[in-house]
Formats: sequence, structure tokens, C-alpha cells
Amino acid sequence: MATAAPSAASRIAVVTGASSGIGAATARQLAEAGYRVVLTARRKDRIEALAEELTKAGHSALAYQLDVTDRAAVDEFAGAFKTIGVLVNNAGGALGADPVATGDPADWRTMYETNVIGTLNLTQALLPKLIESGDGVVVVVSSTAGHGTYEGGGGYVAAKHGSHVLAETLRLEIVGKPVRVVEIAPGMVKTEEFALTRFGGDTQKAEKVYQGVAEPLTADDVAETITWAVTRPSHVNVDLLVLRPRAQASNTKVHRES
Ligand code: 8X3
Repeated sequence: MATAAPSAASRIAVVTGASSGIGAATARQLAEAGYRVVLTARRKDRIEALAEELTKAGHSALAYQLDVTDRAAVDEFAGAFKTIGVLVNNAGGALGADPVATGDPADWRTMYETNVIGTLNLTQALLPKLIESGDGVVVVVSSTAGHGTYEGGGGYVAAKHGSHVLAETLRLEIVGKPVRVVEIAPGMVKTEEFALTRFGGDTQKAEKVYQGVAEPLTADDVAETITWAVTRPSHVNVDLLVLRPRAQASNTKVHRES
């Protein structure tokens, strides 16, 4: 028989990088699923606007400005909660698409800091609260870049392999505790910012990523998957879920209509 639905005490969901894209869509969908969502991101105005929109729609939503790489700030944030039901580690992203031979070490460092150390910071700080809830879920939003490489993937591929290994190792280490560790690995997702950030605001380069691809995944597609995994009965751990658009067979094999 399935374990009972989570109790109210485990219904707070923290989403990092909730200011846009997958994070914002996930916050919306978890709110609709009944979670009390806590939206975190560096851009205060955006998360406040989304929290207000959700609150007006009758949901429980709170915005908290947070840089996931700032451990002192993360610890202070964690101190505000007794228990947390869900942590969605979504903050991160890519910088550059240079070959290893010429990639900027500063970009590599930033990507490791945001994608890996950011996830580590939040997970370490909130783990006691997730355990305390009696039914916690840690979601790591990695990427297909965490499961295979591609030319020009460079520091992003390296960092996402780090996120993947963090999730896998944590799952081993906390087995027996009432916390699931779920990794969601999306492939090509067209959001307003991912490719634009990667290419330093160059819209042409950003558009080229999706050129001719019939239907890249949307932020909502990924958010639905995250929400589905989180809302499985407590004994069901979705270890790893890889999702790609139908037009993408692998990191390097994409069907493009001319
Ligand atoms: C995004 C997927 O292919 O741009 O996480 O690395 S990819």
C-alpha cells in the first residue's frame, strides 16, 4: 500500500533560481499542487512579483532574495524554517561554449560555484529540516550535460556532472532517512534566458541553439516532470529522469528542419 500523503508539516517547497524559466514554472506548479512555496533567487523584484501573483491566485508564496553561492546567507535562510518538505535545487546555468583549450577558467569556476556548490549549500543547510519533516524530497535539476559530453560543453558539462554525482552520492549516504533524492536531467529546453546567458546576451547565437528544432522542451514541461516526481507516494523515489524533446536523440544528435 502507498505511504500516506505528506503531512502539512512537510508541505513547504523551496525553489532556487525561481526568478525565471524552469524555477519560476516549478514554483507555479508546486503552488498549484498545494505546496507553500518559497521562491529564492538573486533578483528580488522578479520573485516578489511572482510571489504576489501566486498569493493573489490564492496560493501560499513567499519571496526570499538569496544567492546560493553565499553560504552565510544560505545558513541564515535555513534558520527561518523548522521543517521543509521539498527543496528544488534549480539555480545554475551555462557560461560560454568554448572548447576546453580556450575556455575561460573564470567561467568554469562560476559554473561550478552556482551549479554544484550552490546545490551543496542549500542541500547541506536544509537537510536537517527535510529529515525533520518526516517526508522530505531533494530535487537536483541537473542536465543531459551531466550524463554525456559534447564539444563546446566544457565547464557546463563538468559542472553538471558534479551536480549529478552530488545527487547520486547523497542518495547513498542518506538511505534510511525519510528523504528522497530525485535528479531531473533535461535536454534542450527553450527558456527566455538559458542560451542568452550562455552567450553573454548575443541573441543570434542564442537563437541558433534552437534553430529548426520543431519543439524544444518548455520550462513548463520540466516543471511538470519535477512536480510529478515530487508528488509520487513517499516510498517512490524517482532516482533519475532524463527528458528531451522528441527532436533531440542525444546531446549531439538533433533533428533540425531547414
Ligand atoms: C541544457 C542542455 O544541451 O544545453 O542543460 O547542455 S545543453
